[in-house]
Amino acid sequence: DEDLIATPVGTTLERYIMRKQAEFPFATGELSQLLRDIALAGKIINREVNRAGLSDVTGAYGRENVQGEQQQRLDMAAHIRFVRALRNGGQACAVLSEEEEAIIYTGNDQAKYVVAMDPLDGSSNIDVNVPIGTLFSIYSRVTPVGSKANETDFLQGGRKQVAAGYVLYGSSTMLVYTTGHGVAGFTYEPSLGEFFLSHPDLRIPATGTTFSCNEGYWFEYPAYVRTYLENCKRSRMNGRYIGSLVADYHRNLLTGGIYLYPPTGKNLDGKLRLLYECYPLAFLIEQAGGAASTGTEAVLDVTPEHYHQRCPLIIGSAELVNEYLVCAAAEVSA
Ligand code: P6P
Repeated sequence: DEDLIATPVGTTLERYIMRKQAEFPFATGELSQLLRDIALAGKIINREVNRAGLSDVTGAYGRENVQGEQQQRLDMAAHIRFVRALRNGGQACAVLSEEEEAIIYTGNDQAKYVVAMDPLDGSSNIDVNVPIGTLFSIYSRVTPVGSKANETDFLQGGRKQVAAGYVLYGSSTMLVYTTGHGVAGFTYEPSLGEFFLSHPDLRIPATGTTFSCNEGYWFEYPAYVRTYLENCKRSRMNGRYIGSLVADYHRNLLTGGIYLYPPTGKNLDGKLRLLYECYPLAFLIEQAGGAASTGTEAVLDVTPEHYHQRCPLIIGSAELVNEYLVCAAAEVSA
């Protein structure tokens, strides 16, 4: 058989998952199946996203989610699709979604995994055709198989994730994920309905020339954040901010750069959510050789207190994150 390690570019996701599973003799295939179920949900959502303007899925859903934001129809559709795919796949016993306050039981109490997800992040971007993304984070349950999952399964901490990734519905649709052995990127071929391995071993450059943040908060940022941003500008770095986390993140992962959602006057912990936005992206970035910090500690070391807690996110090339931390430390010691 072909060399199991050097998986050729162009391999399908299915063959890649089977090859990777073969490298772990004790693997039982449940995580593999869970990843397939997530990929399937991504394909279904991709179809809905790509025709959002045509079918009646844009515009407000008429309800507010736990964030107090108007729910866009498409992010509710994505939420429903994901929960259904995970329920039917049978590998997840419970799901935490940005769209629901409480965890959702799939009915598969014998399943070994729980999934925290943001079914469609940046859904306010849908109506204006800006790229959007799905984020997911997977844990092995700690409650007994057969029992009802509970918050101890979801609040294990970022370093207990067994897998994490995202689907980016952009100019092409990509699935990017890690199981703790590097980061792989797959590009979707809609005419075949398959994801193909296009980025076998994603590594973020140690530094970069892009910084991504919403400078509209300039006068709300702590002084050290402004100091850091002024340094970026003196270095003639590029400002690139799409306002869609997965799209900004993915660009910086490929080209090098830093994404910042620091504390603001409105949100002292930033706006992004720890369990299904910051943790999965932090797991991925560390696997890709980058860094993710709150400004005072590594994101993956943040102690989770509740499902929808917010967390400042400074993430990207290790050298750029470190330069930010130097500014933060200078202010604290001043
Ligand atoms: P702001 C979109 O609502 C989102 O959750 C992320 O996708 C994006 O990076 C961020 O919030 C944008 O927030 O405050 O800059 O509009």
